[in-house]
Amino acid sequence: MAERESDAVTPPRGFRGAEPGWPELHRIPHPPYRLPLLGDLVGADRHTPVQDSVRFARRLGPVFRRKAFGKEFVFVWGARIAADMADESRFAKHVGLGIANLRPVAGDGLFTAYNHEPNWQRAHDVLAPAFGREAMAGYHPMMLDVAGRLTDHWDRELAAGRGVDVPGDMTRLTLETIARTGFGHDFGSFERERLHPFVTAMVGTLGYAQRLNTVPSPLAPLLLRRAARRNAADIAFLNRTVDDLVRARRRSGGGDGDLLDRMLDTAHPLTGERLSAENVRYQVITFLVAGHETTSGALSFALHYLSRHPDVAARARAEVDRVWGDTPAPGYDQVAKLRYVRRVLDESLRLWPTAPAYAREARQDTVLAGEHPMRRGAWALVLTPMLHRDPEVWGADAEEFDPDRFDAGAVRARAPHTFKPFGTGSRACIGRQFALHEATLVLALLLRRYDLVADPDYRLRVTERLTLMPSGLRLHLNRRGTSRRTAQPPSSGDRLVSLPSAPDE
Ligand code: MNH
Repeated sequence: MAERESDAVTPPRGFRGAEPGWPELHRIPHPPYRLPLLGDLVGADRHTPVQDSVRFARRLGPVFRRKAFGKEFVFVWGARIAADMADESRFAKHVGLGIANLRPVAGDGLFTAYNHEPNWQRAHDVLAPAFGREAMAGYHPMMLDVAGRLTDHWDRELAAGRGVDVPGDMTRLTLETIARTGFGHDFGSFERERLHPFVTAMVGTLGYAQRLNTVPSPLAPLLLRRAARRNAADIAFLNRTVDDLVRARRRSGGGDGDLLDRMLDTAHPLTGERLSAENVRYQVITFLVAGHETTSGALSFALHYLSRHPDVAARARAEVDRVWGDTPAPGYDQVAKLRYVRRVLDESLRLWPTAPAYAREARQDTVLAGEHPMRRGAWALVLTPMLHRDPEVWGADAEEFDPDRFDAGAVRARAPHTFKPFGTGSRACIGRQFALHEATLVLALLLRRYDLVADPDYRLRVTERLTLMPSGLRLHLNRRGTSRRTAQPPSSGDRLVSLPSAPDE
């Protein structure tokens, strides 16, 4: 049966594995060297559950299971099976594992709500118009403005002869963007040396939610006592930040119709109900977290690939020059016209979908892909990085970065449900258009302004905290137009001397 835990304040007690509900579990392969009690620990590192699963997937095939500390999980990634799981009449989102561990932070907010909780539909209907075309066009100037703060910062780094901290700066950018467009708030991220304490607290709670899966649940309170205390403090800080923000808005009597205004004032179109104060708090936290962490990763991976594929960068830049000319402020409609830049982003999300898995549960007794019986409530994780590398869909060169996989003809020729970075069905990402607009806009602005120079010694390493993020990624910049492209990237470190920057357009 599905977990039915609706008390948001009770700390999660850890989760039963997949055994109940999979009558033929024994036929699903698992890694060798399984230990009694401990499970599959060989080849498993608690810091990299997703990348470990990807390695196991390659050896074990399109459906496999892993067991740790008595909990067993079924993973699927074969395209045919993942497509079957996308059938909304037989499967639904499962709130389990890392997501259920976030219940104390985000309660019945949109992302963490159980399907049966009334606040899901209520909040979905109230908030969906905030992601429609008209609303998006309203966010565009604010996105442009925040992007300007990023390029100001990068101009300063460049003038000082320094490289840039890509994941750090993309996190600053995306946090400021969602805070500004959603809540009329300014965290001052670009004016700070270190990340805003809100980010530190958020990363803390995400990391803790991931860690809770890696210890035997009865022992969690003991083993994680210090971490649990830290986590409680992090949650308290998130709540305080959000409560201040809401109080300030109530005092000022309304913003410009942003997300927060909707949360506070909009009645449900049919029932007339409003979101409760507690639910608003959960939604604000949900949107501040879900609204920036994954987009920041997506931008960071894309910048990494652009720096490693000068041919791709040149093509993308030529498109930006052609579509935008040198208008300092491209309009809303000029972003969707950047088809190739968008393909670069899609291809980055294919290789590194920054929300790397989603869970699906059977709505009734059923047989998955005609092969695996599942009882009602049985669930499995769709391992997106492997679905996106299935050679039967993506070919023998699935590991290579090639944005042309997303040209219109290639997309039409592919089976449906093979590219799922935003999840599937009615619980798929509500912020998809928001993320794609923001990321395409920013990539284009950066390509137009800078040459991105990779450190040849850098090897992509990926850190996991429920989401994926390249770690230690720094790039060097040359201001375009003033510098001949460096034929050879600098050998290493911060030694690149920047050329004087051009006067502004
Ligand atoms: Mn987002 C759900 C990926 C950007 C707000 N998001 C999901 C899911 C995935 C996902 C996958 C489904 C998870 C599941 O099935 O359990 N989201 C992304 C990625 C990006 C992203 C890869 C950026 C790239 N998400 C955003 C942005 C926002 C946002 C930006 C907000 C502005 N996402 C959400 C919310 C949900 C969600 C809210 C939950 C929707 C629901 O269940 O109704």
